[in-house]
Amino acid sequence: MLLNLEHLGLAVRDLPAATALYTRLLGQAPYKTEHVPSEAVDTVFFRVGGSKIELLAGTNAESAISKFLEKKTEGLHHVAFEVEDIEVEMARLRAEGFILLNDAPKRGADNKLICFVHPKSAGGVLVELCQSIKTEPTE
Ligand code: CMX
Repeated sequence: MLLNLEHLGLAVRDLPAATALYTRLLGQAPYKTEHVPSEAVDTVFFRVGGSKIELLAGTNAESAISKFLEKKTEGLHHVAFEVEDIEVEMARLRAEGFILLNDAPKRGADNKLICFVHPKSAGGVLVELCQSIKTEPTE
């Protein structure tokens, strides 16, 4: 069961300019910036109610974001849903005929395990599943 609209991912060309724009638009500063080498992206996160906006800029030409922006304009790149158990949800979606882009969950930004669903099998929308990684309390 998908739990929550966790975030909307927006592809941007100029991260500092987009960060300034969304800071003015949302009336608040981002709560986090993070470089995610495995995805070749730099990210900036804003809280919006119970959800988030993730700005994404590619860090090299092979990044999914750079490739996306070769063909499309800046804007919505993916919709991310929070799940309780990502492996259970991946099995459910696979059985429903969705095409998963990862065989196993991988580590994403903002302390999450993630998996993407191909937009061709999801109504033209790139869908991300994400599960928070529980961190053990330190003594
Ligand atoms: N949303 C909707 N459609 C998209 C899309 C997106 N974000 N990205 C590509 N597409 C469409 C293309 O327009 C194209 O459609 P047409 O054939 O109608 O022109 C089709 O998907 C291309 O599919 P493909 O050839 O199989 O794949 P691509 O090489 O274009 O790669 C994708 C697309 C989704 C498989 C790839 O970007 C991917 O694996 N994404 C997952 C990882 C990712 O996006 N990482 C960045 C975010 C990381 C983070 O959130 O931290």
